Amino acid sequence: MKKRFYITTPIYYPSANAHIGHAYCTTMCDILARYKRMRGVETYFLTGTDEHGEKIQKNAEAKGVSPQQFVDEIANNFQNLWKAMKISNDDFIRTTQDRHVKVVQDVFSKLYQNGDIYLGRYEGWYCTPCESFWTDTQVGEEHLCPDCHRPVHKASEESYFFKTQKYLPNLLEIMDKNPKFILPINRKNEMMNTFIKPGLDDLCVSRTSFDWGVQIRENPKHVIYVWMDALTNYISALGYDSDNPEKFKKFWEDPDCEIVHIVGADISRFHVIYWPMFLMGLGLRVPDRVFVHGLLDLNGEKMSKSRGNVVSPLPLIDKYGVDTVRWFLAREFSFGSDGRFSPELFVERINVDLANNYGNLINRTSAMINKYFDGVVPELKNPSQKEKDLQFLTEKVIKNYENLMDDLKVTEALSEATELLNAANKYIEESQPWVLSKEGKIEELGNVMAVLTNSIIVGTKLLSPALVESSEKVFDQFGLPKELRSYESVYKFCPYTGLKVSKGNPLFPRLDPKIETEYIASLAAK
Ligand code: ME8
Repeated sequence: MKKRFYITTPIYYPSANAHIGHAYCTTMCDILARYKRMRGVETYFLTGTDEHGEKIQKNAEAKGVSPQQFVDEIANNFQNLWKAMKISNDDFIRTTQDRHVKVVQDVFSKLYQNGDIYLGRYEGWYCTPCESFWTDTQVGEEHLCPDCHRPVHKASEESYFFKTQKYLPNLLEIMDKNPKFILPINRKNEMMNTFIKPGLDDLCVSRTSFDWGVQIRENPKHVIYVWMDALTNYISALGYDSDNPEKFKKFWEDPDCEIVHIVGADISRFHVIYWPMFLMGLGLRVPDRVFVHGLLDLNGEKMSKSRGNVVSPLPLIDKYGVDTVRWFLAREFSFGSDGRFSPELFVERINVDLANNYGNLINRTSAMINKYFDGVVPELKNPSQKEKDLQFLTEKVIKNYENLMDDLKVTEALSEATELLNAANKYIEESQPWVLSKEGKIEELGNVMAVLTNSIIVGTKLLSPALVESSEKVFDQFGLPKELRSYESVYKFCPYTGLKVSKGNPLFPRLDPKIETEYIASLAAK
């Protein structure tokens, strides 16, 4: 594991408020960032908003406000949502900030002076919602955007172009030598077959038909293409090309920092093809991994702001608590594959994993420790095979969990951690503590309580990057002192003798499927 970790979300368009899809990506990044910090890795987690471009300018005009006023309000809403979701980002970059604008202009100038950029004329198609250029073949006879399937419009304007062929051999070599550069690995074939093999055109990197963007210093009637502007955020936020490049040195230049971009499948080509090429032109290192996550739909329909069928995470958080929403997002959809949001799936996931499995284990264990041992965790003495088996399983789960998380397999890692909780619930059924109590087998009964406490605390630590509020509550309920809250203590078995456990209130009450699915469906309909 490298000493440092730099993780980024896409910077979202503040063209409308965030929906559950944005919350999904940001939550997954947050879980990885929290996991790395928990493991003692120096971590920097960046998110932000991508505020320029034709789409924003048009939306602002339609609302009758200036583009800056328009983005200020929505960028603020994004930041409030991340607070409500307990997102632990270290910075929030906005592309209209001076610290960013200057860097974008410098980047353009450097690439221009290098001979990587030349002036020409763009004749082709443009999709404003995706801010993407397309060729005749790509838009087909119906002139629809291959990504979002909305109509494209013809663009014909003087433009600057970036020479992609210059860096293509280098990019192909990186993709070849580093099989984990694009993850999951099947995404690499998609990139090769859809974009690279058919022939990569030079990329148009400026626009003249509107002005809401970063001006090119050398030719101010042009604004820099919003994707070149946006991608630069990953280095401008670290202080690249500024008077204070400390963070850039630590989190980009230092080879002992792992750089990971997490992006949705809709925007992978910008991150996998053009961004590394810009970096090569600047003489900078390319990211270690670009992880492409799947897109969520709503009851089988593509979620989109313009269709108005989006779910906002806020009312869900208000009603069910932040951890249930984080858990659902992290656990329901395998990270890397597409997924479906539906009210039924939400309720079922919370009931099965949090109410029945995790919550129930905590309730039963804390009640039994109180009933049989006055709330004090007993010592593990002369463990039987059953306890040894659970110890072996705990060690295996921890190891698998760490490997999966380090491989960015967040869903699988969390699922692995729940194996420990399943096993603990099963262990209660098998060891029948109520019978041990009746038969006066106090030492055996004590062992069961000690091992259950260990399973709950270890399980809670492994889940804590996702369950940020409830994990603290569980540690409080089990009277965990500060020194035992560190991650390192998961490697010891049953070091919790003598802790005072309170009965506590159920952390995750069971949701009534009928009532709650109707409520959530009404939110989506709104
Ligand atoms: O593309 N399911 O911004 P954007 C899952 N500004 N994730 C989703 C989603 C869905 N239905 N909808 C959106 C942009 N996302 C650019 C990025 S980066 C230098 C510039 C998430 O507001 C997903 O991560 O359209 C997707 O890639 C991103 O939001 C796109 O956000």
